Amino acid sequence: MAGLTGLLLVVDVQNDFCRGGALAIPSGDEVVPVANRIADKFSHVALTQDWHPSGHLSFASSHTGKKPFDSLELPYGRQTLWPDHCVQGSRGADFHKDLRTTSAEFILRKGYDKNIDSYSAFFENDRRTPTGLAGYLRERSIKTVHICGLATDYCVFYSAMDAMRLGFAAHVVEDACRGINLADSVELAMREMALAGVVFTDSEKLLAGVGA
Ligand code: VGL
Ligand code: ZN
Repeated sequence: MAGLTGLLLVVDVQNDFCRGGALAIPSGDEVVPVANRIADKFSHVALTQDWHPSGHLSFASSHTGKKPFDSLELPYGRQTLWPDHCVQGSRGADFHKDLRTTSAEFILRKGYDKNIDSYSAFFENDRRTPTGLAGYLRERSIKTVHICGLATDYCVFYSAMDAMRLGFAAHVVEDACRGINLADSVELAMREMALAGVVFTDSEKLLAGVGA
């Protein structure tokens, strides 16, 4: 039943971020049933999919002498280097098999340009090249974005910060997110989101109809 107006944005719930995946996030799979439960409540649901070409510049394997989780200074800023993940068309890039995707009206792929990463669902990592999501929301007069998925401290975080920066209201559904947590990055991300005015909610409140 669609009782909540606004959009639920389900970020990167893909095999490579779940158990056994190339960049598995601790307890990443646990977001799946929660996201499924709350999705029914929303009038609009969108999914994002990290979607990298092989040899993507965010992959450590693309840089000699670099290991996963090292970082590198690039023209658009500092880039953490990751294990190869979410390669276009691979099983790792598919949505988790239990994620209900049928009610989603919009699927946004990001990170497909070989030379730039894209954590946020709104902008690539130069923070300027738009993905089109803001235009989609504005054209459909959607003003509030509830965000869940993977990872709290990367794609969820940047999506929420950009949503606020663009004038949308961003609500993060805490129990439907999990983080990578490099060097306390989950705690830092939560603090920064709170300062930016992001609202924190959870599935229980949403299912009870609080915080629409
Ligand atoms: C993500 C690291 C690299 C994410 C994507 O979905 O948070 N993190 N690519
Ligand atoms: Zn990625």
